Amino acid sequence: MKKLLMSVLPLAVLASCSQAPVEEQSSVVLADSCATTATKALFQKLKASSAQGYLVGHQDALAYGHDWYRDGESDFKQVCGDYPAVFGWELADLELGNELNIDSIAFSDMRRYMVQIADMGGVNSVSWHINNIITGGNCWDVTSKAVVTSILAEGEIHDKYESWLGIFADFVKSLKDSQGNDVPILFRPYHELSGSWFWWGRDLCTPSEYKQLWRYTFDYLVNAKGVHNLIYVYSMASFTTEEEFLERYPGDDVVDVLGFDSYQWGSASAEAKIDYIQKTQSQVAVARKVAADRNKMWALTEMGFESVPDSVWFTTVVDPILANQDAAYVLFWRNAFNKPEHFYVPYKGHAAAQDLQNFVAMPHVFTLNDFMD
Ligand code: BMA
Repeated sequence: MKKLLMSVLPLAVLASCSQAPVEEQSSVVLADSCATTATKALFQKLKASSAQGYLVGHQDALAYGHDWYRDGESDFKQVCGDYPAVFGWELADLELGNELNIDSIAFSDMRRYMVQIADMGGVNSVSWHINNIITGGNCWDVTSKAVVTSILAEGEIHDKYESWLGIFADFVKSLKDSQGNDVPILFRPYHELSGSWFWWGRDLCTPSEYKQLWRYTFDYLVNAKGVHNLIYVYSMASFTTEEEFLERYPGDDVVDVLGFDSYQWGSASAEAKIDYIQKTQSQVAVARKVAADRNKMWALTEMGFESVPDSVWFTTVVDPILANQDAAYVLFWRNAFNKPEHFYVPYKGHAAAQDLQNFVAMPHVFTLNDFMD
């Protein structure tokens, strides 16, 4: 286990929004100025750890893995001997009142896992592939270009969308650790906005509408619903320039972490590998600069190479991209239990398992034991 050097939190950080004078709160500035003590403390801790290395995350670890569906296990842990430090969760279908999310996890189980993770000292990240409120299709239904416009306008759609946000608010407010504290969450709404495959994507709304959608969501959750355990994560898909990265950025006052999702696709040839590394390194340079200019953190909010066809992918692609770049974390996507090719972390016996072990053994790569108190 690596020892992270954590500075002791200044007392002011531990005071709540209403108790602490403004100047005493200045060491941790979150978009939500009334963020809970635990939320501020997590942010502060991530900031400190990002100067020393980056956390490793895995989507849906604890719920299922490649070829199995059992409670509390993890492919990542079976290979590495430790849990990831960040656990990603997906809320799609919560808004419909369903018992299960889009990937067959019961929300009651997800709640239990998230609390368990907080109790263990890990980090929860949440994405939300929100259904299409106009067509009744899923988030990938881009047949109507009017979804964002309709949500923002007064009317039936707006009111219904507000009820969906209310369901989300109730869910995240219900997350309390064993001490009764709110479980802090990295919340990553309206992600991959530079692509056009979700109803909030680039060709489906204008930059101004996207910003309004984000700002309205933030305002509704914070001010109308009193949700104060969220760290807001702005998460692009592909981009090349800083201008592109910022074209739809909703503002420093409503974002805490900036980042992007990045996948290697197709060939695992040496040439394809070099191309992917170079392209991603130039994106990292942009995200890192934009975050540093704003005194924010940055992260690789999703990453992977489906089926991990390169047996040394973690040590020869992921780490060269992320080492010494002040990233807060990287989140590898899920190992589906019912789609044999759809996995992003090697399972026990997979050709890349040894490489994942070598990767997490690096002194600047942090799993749960490295991050917990
Ligand atoms: C996608 C795929 C889907 C999944 C969705 C939401 O990238 O993994 O199978 O339903 O994410 O988790």
